[in-house]
Amino acid sequence: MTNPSDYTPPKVWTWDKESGGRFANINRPIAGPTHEKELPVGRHPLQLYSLGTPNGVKVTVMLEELLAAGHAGAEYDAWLIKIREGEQFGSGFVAVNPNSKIPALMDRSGREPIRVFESGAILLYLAEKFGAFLPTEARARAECLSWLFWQMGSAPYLGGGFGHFYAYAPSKMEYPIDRFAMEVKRQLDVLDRRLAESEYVAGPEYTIADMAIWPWYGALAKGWVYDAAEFLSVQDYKNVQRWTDAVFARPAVKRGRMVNRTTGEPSEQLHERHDASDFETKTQDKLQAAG
Ligand SMILES: N[C@@H](CCC(=O)N[C@@H](CS)C(=O)NCC(=O)O)C(=O)O
Repeated sequence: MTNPSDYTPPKVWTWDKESGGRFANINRPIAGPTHEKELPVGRHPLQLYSLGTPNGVKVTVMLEELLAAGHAGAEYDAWLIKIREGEQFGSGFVAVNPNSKIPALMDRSGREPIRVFESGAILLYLAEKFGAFLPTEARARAECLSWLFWQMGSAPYLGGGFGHFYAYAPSKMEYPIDRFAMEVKRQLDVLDRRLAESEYVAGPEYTIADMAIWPWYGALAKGWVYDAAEFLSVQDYKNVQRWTDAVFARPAVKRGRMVNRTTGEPSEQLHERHDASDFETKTQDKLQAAG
């Protein structure tokens, strides 16, 4: 193994220098707002404050699926929160999510607005509100919620663990890359075995469990995140590959993946979504062509 750092932790950790690596400028050890800034409010019942990362995509896919299934009450405004610029620390955003992370949702359809944060909680809230994409029979519902929470517990090892040390850390360190590559491959195997026996993650139906898991593990299987497809031999997980393609074939997934996206092909970036027609007229390629 390569030589580990000769760093000895001090008795008490203090915040006196940047940690280095991508996102170092937004990392801080204290919660709460850094500045005053109200959030915008659009005309629809649901106001989403987000960014097109895997956690954000879970919610925009759900909203697009609900609309495609005919739930008009799921109309939404999706506002862009630029986390690299610290917008998650504005007072308005912190009031919706005290944890200062996207995605955050305000449901303004009732007399009093309801805030929801944590992508898993948002998926569950919307599934219950509209009676969709969450089985009602006890065993099937338990299976769906088990996989939903599996994702919430597992993805930090993929993103904060593997992704951070393999792609973002200022230097490549064998110990953490090894540790988290092992865990991520184990997770892919868990998923692959499940998908060998079941069409979708929670059973024969497509549910919020698929919507939570696909933006992370489907993206990994496609080589869209961390440039790690070869390193992790993702093509070996045949059932994950089959399911990834099946989910990606859904038009609502394609649309949901475009919302609040600020990277990749301009034609696939819809920075903000305030109307269904925005997919035709407001993608970055169209806005750039219009000058
Ligand atoms: N467990 C949270 C995680 C959300 C999360 O980590 N969001 C990231 C982007 S994917 C974020 O907002 N990071 C900004 C920051 O850490 O300051 C969820 O699933 O909603």
